[in-house]
Amino acid sequence: MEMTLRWYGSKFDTVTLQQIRQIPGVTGVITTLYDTQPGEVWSRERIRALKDEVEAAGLHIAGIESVNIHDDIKTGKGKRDEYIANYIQTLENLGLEDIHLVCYNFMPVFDWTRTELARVLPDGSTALAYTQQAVDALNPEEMFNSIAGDMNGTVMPGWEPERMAKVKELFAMYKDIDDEKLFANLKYFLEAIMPVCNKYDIKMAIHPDDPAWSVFGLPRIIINEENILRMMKMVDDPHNGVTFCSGSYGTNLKNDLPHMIRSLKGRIHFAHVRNLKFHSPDNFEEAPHISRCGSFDMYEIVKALYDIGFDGPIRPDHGRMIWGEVAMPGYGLYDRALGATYIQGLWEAIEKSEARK
Ligand code: DNO
Repeated sequence: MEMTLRWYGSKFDTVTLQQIRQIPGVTGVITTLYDTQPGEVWSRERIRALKDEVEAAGLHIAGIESVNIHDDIKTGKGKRDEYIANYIQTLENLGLEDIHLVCYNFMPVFDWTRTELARVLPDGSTALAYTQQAVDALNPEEMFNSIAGDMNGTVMPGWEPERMAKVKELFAMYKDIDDEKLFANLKYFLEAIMPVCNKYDIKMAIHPDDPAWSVFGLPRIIINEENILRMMKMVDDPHNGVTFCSGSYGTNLKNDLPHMIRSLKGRIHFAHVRNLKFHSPDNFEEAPHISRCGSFDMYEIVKALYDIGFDGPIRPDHGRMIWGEVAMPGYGLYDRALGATYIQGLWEAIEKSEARK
């Protein structure tokens, strides 16, 4: 495994590459061209400039998160084929620049959903949190405004203001889309891109839907073991794989995370490792990474990744805001750096105890 950190680019991130370089053990970043729109072709020049910037700081690009998918592709409408052709061109350009991992999601309208961006924890830190009650009380169009005040002046992935301005239109597009149609549209997309992925050895790593159930009546399919296995079988190619995100699959307490990891052997290309603390099955917050601070056994999660021979990038996922930091909620420097060292500590302990057996 390689320890990495997500970085949004110098124009958008409060964290610098120089700071990331100083986190012990972190050698790569997971990044993106944050100002591109879904459907747009990423030029080789821009990809190369990003790569040069990262490499000049002594790091490398371990993968892209995300190349976002246009809603016409998810709904199978409008200019789907044109946008798929553009996506293929972007993948080709990434491949030519020697980038071999792409994280994406197939969530309708909203990317991840949280109802609070700054829930105050007993120690005075703040974390992202979710209650179903708050979602049920909201009209989807109010969702963005209800959390925008806590974004600390940043643009949050999946919650770009231009996108949120079109929420009504987006909901209308998905009116006749159910889980089966979404699966069929995902299959169509994956079948179209597999040749270019094979040509350049690009691993596609779908991110789970977060929370792992339907919100606002929208279809959500990447939510549990059964559905991911279905997705992998329907386009049975090792380049069609997953981002295993413990915090997203873990939103549903029915998901047995270590078991899921074992069943996905060979197809987990990227891992997001974080902990959640549940107050009830539909009221949780994003806890510090350490097991005893939350509801998950992080040792068992990392052990399962170790046992399946996972050798891709891991990133500590969302962190809390601590020590007075003002940053994109979930994406400050300090708590993620603590997470990165903790996960590496678990990994080292597992590796050494296995070697002594
Ligand atoms: C949230 C992230 C997601 C993820 C996308 C992948 O912070 O985990 O926004 O990057 O869903 O496309």
